[in-house]
Amino acid sequence: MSLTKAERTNILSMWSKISMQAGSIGMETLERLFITYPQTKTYFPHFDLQQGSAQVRTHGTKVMAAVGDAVKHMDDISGALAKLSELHAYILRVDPVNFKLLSHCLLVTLAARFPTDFTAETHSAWDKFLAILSSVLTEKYR
Ligand code: HNI
Repeated sequence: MSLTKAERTNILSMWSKISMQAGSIGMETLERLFITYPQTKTYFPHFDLQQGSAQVRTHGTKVMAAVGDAVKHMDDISGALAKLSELHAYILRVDPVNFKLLSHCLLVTLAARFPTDFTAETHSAWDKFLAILSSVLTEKYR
């Protein structure tokens, strides 16, 4: 799976908007994840997962920084996120299904925050980009 030129352009232009509020977008994404798919909370027994939690905010910022790294290295996401891929596969052992759930929550957050920009093309480009990102983070399982 690879991104077309139009999809890349779309992702870069959306990222310039997302990056201005990446922390709060990350936090909303995680809040949606934990509320809508409570089974995902089992990976965070050491976190305070209440709404507005400082730990969730910090974690959301970290997740979005990694998404930003992937945007900046769109031609080599695998290389850019190699360490993170090992962490999720070998140490955290996050079941790959959860990446689809997180990606979905990020898409919903983007749609809610950027209703005008979130056209079908933007939806599709980000869905594809997040699928590539998720496959990189889960590829070490194989
Ligand atoms: Ni994920 C830690 C990025 C999906 C559970 N995760 C991180 C860190 C980043 C990150 C960055 C911090 C690493 C560090 O401190 O060195 N995670 C991402 C990204 C995605 C993702 C970009 C998908 C797009 N992680 C998931 C999913 C789950 C998940 C789907 C489980 C539901 N991640 C974790 C857990 C930690 C983690 C658990 C450790 C948290 C901590 O601080 O203890």
